[in-house]
Amino acid sequence: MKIDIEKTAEFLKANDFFYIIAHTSPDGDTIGSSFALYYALKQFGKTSKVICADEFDVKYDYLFREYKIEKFEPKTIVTCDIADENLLGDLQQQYEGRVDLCIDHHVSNKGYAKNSFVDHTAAANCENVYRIIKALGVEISPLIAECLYTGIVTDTGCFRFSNTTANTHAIVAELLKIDFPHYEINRQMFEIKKMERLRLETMLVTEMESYFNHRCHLVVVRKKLMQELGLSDSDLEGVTAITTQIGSSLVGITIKEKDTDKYKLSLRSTGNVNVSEICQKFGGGGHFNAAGCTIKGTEKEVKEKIIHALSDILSWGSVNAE
Ligand SMILES: [Mn+2]
Repeated sequence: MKIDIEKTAEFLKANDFFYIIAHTSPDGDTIGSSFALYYALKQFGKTSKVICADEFDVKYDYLFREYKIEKFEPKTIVTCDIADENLLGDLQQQYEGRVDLCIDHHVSNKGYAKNSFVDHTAAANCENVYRIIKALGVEISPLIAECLYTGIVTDTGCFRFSNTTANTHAIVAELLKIDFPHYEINRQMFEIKKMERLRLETMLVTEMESYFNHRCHLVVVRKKLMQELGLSDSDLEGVTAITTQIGSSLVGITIKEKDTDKYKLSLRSTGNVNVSEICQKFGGGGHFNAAGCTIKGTEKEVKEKIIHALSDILSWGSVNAE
């Protein structure tokens, strides 16, 4: 059932003992919205806990400084920024069909929860959580502001992506009235990189493939290279950006080797190409300009499948790799 802001606030007031679930390969928005909700519920005298199938990267540590893990039996399951139950990862078996409230902003949201507050006009799920916190009447502490700001800047690429709206800026304008180190958050999110990550980017750029007369660029992140560089999945956040940095690029594809014959794809588009639709053909989804899916097969087969899926949209001119 779809519910509005007021009903969502009422639901949170009426319930307690929350498990708040963040999605696999957690990004700034799922972490930011989950923890903003956690701190808001705490101010409300509620007991809650944030859980995730994957670990949170240390670069988000500043958001956890007042987080205390408590042991309790969950009575209410909430998901933040999760469009599809398969993004629960290893928690899926346990919580599938059991989600009481979903707070999300993905167009592709599957409506799997008993109650859903989904506003896909929000650039980040943190915008939704901001509005919910306002509806709850909870005061926004500097730490809550940091959580929300982190989610908004990461999901909008620091206000550069097409999802950024007047409302995004209006919310951030409100947040900036609260004293918190936004410059440091931006440096942490967008400037600082490990040397090994920079090396990886260099190698990916060197081997980048170009299709459809340079309208599509593709990189493959192989396990072996990751191991050689000592990098883990959490070091890959934002790596997809390099696939759309060439001016002619309409679609960027990042193919990440998961297992033998299993690849996770991240698609980005710069204009009017709906990559969520493309990814849905392979059981994935996401946003109009940013989406993902998993495809089985050899690396060569996976490439062929995704390039084929894009050919209707991009194949004016040459279809071959250049
Ligand atoms: Mn998000």
